[in-house]
Parts: sequence; C-alpha cells; structure tokens
Amino acid sequence: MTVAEPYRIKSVEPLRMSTRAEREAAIDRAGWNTFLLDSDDVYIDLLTDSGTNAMSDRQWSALMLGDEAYAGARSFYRMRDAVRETYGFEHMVPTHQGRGAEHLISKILIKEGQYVPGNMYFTTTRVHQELAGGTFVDIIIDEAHDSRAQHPFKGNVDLGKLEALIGQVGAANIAYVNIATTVNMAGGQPVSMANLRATSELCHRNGILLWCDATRAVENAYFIRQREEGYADTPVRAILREMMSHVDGVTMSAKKDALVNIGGFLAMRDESILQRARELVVVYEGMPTYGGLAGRDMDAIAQGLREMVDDDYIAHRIYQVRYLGERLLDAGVPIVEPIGGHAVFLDARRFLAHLDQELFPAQALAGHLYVDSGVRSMERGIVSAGRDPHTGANRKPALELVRLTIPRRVYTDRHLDVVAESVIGLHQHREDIRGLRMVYEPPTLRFFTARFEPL
Ligand code: PM9
Repeated sequence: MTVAEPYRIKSVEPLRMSTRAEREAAIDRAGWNTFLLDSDDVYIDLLTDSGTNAMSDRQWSALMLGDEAYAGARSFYRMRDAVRETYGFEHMVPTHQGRGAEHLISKILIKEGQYVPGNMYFTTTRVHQELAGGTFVDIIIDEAHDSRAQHPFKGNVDLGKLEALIGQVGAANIAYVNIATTVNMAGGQPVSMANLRATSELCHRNGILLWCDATRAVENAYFIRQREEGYADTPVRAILREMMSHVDGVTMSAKKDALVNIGGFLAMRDESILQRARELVVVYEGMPTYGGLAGRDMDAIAQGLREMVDDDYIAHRIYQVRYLGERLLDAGVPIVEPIGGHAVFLDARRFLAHLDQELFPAQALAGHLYVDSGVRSMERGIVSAGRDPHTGANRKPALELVRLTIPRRVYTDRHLDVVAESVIGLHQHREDIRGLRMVYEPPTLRFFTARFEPL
C-alpha cells in the first residue's frame, strides 16, 4: 500500500543541477571524499540524515519563543519537560550535538583500562570512549556483520558474548554497556524489546550500567511495532517509553529523530551522574541550562521531540526508506538487508567484487555515484573504521558500505527515483569502476577529511 507524506509543502528550496564535467572537477577538488564537496555542487544530498531535517511550521514558530537568557532559560525547561514526556528520564543536560553528550558520559563513567561493550561501534562514540582510556568491545550478534543475513533485529546484543566478556575481565572492569538503537553502522538495524530487556537484566544483575545511544530510537520503536509480537497496536510513543525503561540513561543527537538541525543531550535517572555532567558541561559546552545551544534551538527540539513520535510521521519515514531499497533490490543491486530505518546501504563488496578492500571500494563507489548524477552519499567501510589505536593497522570491517541516507521530510519519492536510476546504471557498468589511493590521512575520524586519488 502506498503511504503518502503526512504533511504538505509550505516552503521550498531550489536545487541546482550540474553538468558531468562540473561534477568531475568537483570530485577531484574534494579529493574523492564526498564530505569535502560543496553543498552547491550537490543535486540530491544523501550524505546524512543528521541535521538535514525539514522543520515543521510549529518548530519554526517555536524558534520565536526562544528565551536567550544565559542561565535558567524557559526554553531549557520546555526541552527538559519534552525529554521527560517522550523518554521518561527525570534529568537532562543539553549539549551542542550528540558527540558532546558522548564526550561527557565517556569522561564520567570510563576509568583508564576499562572496557565498553556495545552493539557495533559508531565512529564518534568509540573515539570518545578511547580518548577517555576505554576499549570498545563489539557484542552485536554475528548476523549484523553479514549484509545478506535475514534477521528482524540485527542490532541485537549477543548475550553470550556479553556474558563471556564479564566472565573474562570481571564486571568491575566494564565501565558500562552502550546499546545503540537503531544500529547505524550495521545498516540502520533495530534491537528488539526482548533483547533490550534481557541485556538490561544481565547488566543490572552484574551491577553494570546500561547506557543507550537513543539517536534513532524512534525508528527502532517503529520496527518493534512492525516486527515484534505483541506491539502491533501499541503507539510508537509508548514503545519508546518502554524501551527507555530498560536503560539507565541516553546520549542523544537531536539532529536525527528529533527533527532539528542542531542539538543533543545527555539524559539519566541517577542524580550523581547528573551532578558530574553539570560539572563537566560548563567546561566543554556551556551552562547546564543551555549546553552550547541557543534558547531557540532548545524550543525547536522540544517541539520536534513531540512530532517524532507521531505514528503517521514515523510510518511514512520508514516507508520512504523502504521505497528506495526495494527499487534497488528489484534491479538486483546488492544492499544490506533487511532495509534499515534511516538509509539504504549499498554493499560495495558485492557491488565491486573486483576491488580489494584496500582499494577503498565504497569510497570509490560514492565518488562515482556523485559524478554520475550529483547524488551525494557516504562511505561506511574501511575508511570510516580507521586504525586500531594500539597496533596502527587498518581495521577491516566485514561491512564495506555506501550509505544513501534519507533526510526527514526533505525529498520526495521522485528524487529517490533519480537516485535509484543512477545506482542501477552504475551497477550495470560496475566493471568500469576502479579503486582509489589515500593521499592524506588525518589522525582521528579520518573519513571526514581524508583525500584520495583514482588509480
Ligand atoms: N551520526 C551520521 O551521519 C553524523 C556524523 S558522523 C558520520 O550518521 C550515532 C548513532 C550517530 C551519530 C552521528 C552520533 C553523533 C552518535 N551516534 O553528529 O555529534 O549516528 O550529533 O552525533 C552522523 P552528532
């Protein structure tokens, strides 16, 4: 059944079309890194769903209510109340974006030498854990590393892996367990409620805190409604509250689920963690009542938090991602299955089977997609995985992906048809695509600014 947009368009932003010659020059200038392209040179921007959302008329109105007082702004209390209502956490500290919250929680909970298990790494999350002296350990189920495995909850924690780690290093050496919902690097794959509950029981039985990356938890809640027995008639807002009842706190990038362009927060139940967060936020972000955000940003978030749990909104959001994924699957293009919540992930290993992973197949494919049609995507493979901080060797993830990320409420299905046609065309001529050589590599989070040359 077709699911139409549950909104209509009130304001539009013109898009610039470019020629192939212009795009060839632009990708060379950008060192074959789509992060380094200018927005003006991009036609359809599927780099990320982060901060690229279209706000509603109510959010734009909420901006005008922003209280820009340095301390104790009304906007802070409205955001705190919306966090209490949607997630159920008593305490909240705003941050400029998600990694600000990751920085704070890593500093608060990690002692040098401790382990931080999680259901697959995320780039910024892991770097903050490592900078705080921790070591990330992957405890996601094996199916998550296989783009073809059909599992309804590929984001699930493998409880056996977590138990084995606790047995091996001892609960005291585990700083906390961090569970992501949905799992970005696995292809936007959800965690089931049963798995969240069981992980929570295992952690708490061993006196270990369970933290959650709630960046895309609403999308996860919708998958629970669709796929997990007993939730078909439960509103997404109630599923989200139940999910959050199993964890001790969250880091959140409001730039995704919360339908805004900037912002984040750390939320929790425990007052002593709140106290530490308030002490640190003034050093790194700003006062505990603004944490790097303007009052108007906090008001836009407060309104976005209420819109994100609207059942019609989230049903259409997931439908639109599936629409693109199914077009590609029908044409035989290899993608991560099941289709995820925020993006369709091309499997560059199978797409470009003639290229070794050291030749950066996903990075090359993202570059060629841009040259072909002006569509900007993102590498999520060997470049994103970076190097092991202890050995200096390249990490070689099983998943070598190109992410076609759909911003919320921004593009129509016709835009996605253009994307699909370009990807399908490239797939038909895939043998022509050659690898890349990295010519500049920054020390951390290299995918943002590394430069490449075609071989
Ligand atoms: N995610 C994304 O495009 C933005 C930049 S990183 C390539 O997917 C999770 C699951 C994220 C995330 C950002 C952050 C950090 C934390 N967790 O970007 O700092 O997907 O707001 O959030 C990006 P911030």
